[in-house]
Amino acid sequence: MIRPETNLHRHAICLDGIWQCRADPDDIGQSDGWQNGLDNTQFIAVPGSWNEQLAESGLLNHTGILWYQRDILIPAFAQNPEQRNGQKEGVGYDMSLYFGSADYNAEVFIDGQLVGSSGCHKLPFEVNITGYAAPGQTVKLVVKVDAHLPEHGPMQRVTREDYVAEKRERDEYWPAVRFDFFPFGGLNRSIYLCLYPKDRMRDVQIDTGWTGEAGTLFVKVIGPGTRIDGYLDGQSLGAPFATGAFCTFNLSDVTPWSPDDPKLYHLTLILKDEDNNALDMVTKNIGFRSAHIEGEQFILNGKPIQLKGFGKHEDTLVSGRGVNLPMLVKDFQLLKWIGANSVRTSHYPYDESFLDMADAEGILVISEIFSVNLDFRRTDERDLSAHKATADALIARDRSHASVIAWSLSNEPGYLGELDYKAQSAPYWAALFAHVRSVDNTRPLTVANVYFAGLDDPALEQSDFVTINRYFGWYSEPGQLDRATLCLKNVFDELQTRYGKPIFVSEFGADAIAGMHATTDQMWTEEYQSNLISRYWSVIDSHPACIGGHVWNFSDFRTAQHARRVVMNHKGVFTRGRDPKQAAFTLRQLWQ
Ligand code: BDP
Repeated sequence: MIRPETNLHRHAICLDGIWQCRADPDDIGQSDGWQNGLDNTQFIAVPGSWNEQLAESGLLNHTGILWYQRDILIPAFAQNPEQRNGQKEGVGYDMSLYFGSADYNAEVFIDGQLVGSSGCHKLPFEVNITGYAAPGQTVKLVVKVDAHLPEHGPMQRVTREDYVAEKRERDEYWPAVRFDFFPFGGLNRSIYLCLYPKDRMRDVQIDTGWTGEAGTLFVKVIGPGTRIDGYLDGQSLGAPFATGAFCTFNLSDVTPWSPDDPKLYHLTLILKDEDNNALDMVTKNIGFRSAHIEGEQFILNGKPIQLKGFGKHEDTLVSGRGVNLPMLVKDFQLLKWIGANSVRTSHYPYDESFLDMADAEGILVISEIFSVNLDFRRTDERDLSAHKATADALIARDRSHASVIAWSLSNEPGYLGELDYKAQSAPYWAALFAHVRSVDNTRPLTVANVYFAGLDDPALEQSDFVTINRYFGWYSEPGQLDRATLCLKNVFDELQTRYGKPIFVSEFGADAIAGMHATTDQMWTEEYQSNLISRYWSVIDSHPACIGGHVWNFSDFRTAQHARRVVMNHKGVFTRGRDPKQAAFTLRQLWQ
């Protein structure tokens, strides 16, 4: 899948705006023919989650089906690209709809006909609509979005009944979720009508590296034709190369990409026919860097790096999980202000605009698959094959981004303390890690370990660096920071002896309600959060095997309802509106 872009040969027409929608709590829409067009609609912004936008219509906790619709005028020039770019007369464009994602599943209808459906969760999908939409005509686009998660996959569903059956009534969130964030539903990312030349590149794989002296570039184009011309910042890459095979370039006069100097180059690929006519063009911003593990260190461009940053969420007021570009820009301002150099895309792949910003601003990214609290009492071959497919789709989308330095394959498997977790999960992790290594061997792999899974977690054994989430001083050792920091140090020592790999703390922190204060160590206050973070940081900073830490969380975020959550998870060092708590100033001093 090639990301939408507009250039001399391709056109990407953004369909974002105010659409119409209708909720379908009883799943009657399809049998009542809603795919042909909706009545009794209300307005909804795309991108954006429905839950907060339409809370007053009773949709805050709606985790079922909602139908979207809008009309699309198919440009008349789609009939005859000659008018636009000098192609052969009458060839016409192929057309598709590109969705940044749909949460969590979608079916797409044009004038009542099913034209396609979504793929892996939290990742883009594309639906070919050539033949369903005539140039110059207006068609009705209807999208049925279903926010239910499947029983099997890297992100398994949980139901209200499951909590009761497992006698875990006190763990129940409302709406029922297996994770500690709100299950925002909707078309949360941009949607494009794409027009493509018939003879075109079908897929492009771009990998980059840095040898210490030169940049390396690997390009593979899938498509017809025999000839691709490549340009880097307008300079020819040399002789044309063929489609269908990897082509390698060694570039001695490029500057490496790094957090201090996030140098990007503009790569242009042009597909040509035998007569040297340009047929298609694809562009990407790329950077050259290397990332690997050596002993107990994470090495970036030949030098050890300490990771300082946050676990985040895509979560903003009213937009919910919907792309919010002003807040995206603001968040990168705040990351720079506080002195962070890295982020984990907890707990799912973020919109690609996040990675564009990370590439440009020099923020390192650990990119995570949508997989939380995988329950190994329920896993079988279906979960593993969906997990592999999701990894493939994530890597296909993100492998060309310089900022992405590692893949996190899951967050906190074994959370339920399943008795057989180790025996049941060991073959699963071995197969998944082997698969991902065969798809991308240029980035270290990890899984975020939870306390309950133990330090002999088979996922840690497979990991290139050992990643842990720890809440000493919060869920255990409450209010006792001396005990908490001692526990942390003991875990580091034990992990170092057991694995001899780098240790990374991907989550630590404490809830703080902005404005709550105390002179003594008191949970929920700004001072306690700030003290806990600085005490943890001194352990992280001083342990030889620890490569850094990410505070949980960058900002407060909405969760499903539970007695231990005050509407939100308040572990943010910024509020949901991005006002700093005391911990933000503490971190700025530690990290600047
Ligand atoms: C961790 C989870 C994270 C939660 C956090 C917390 O990985 O999603 O939000 O705990 O409880 O276990 O704040």
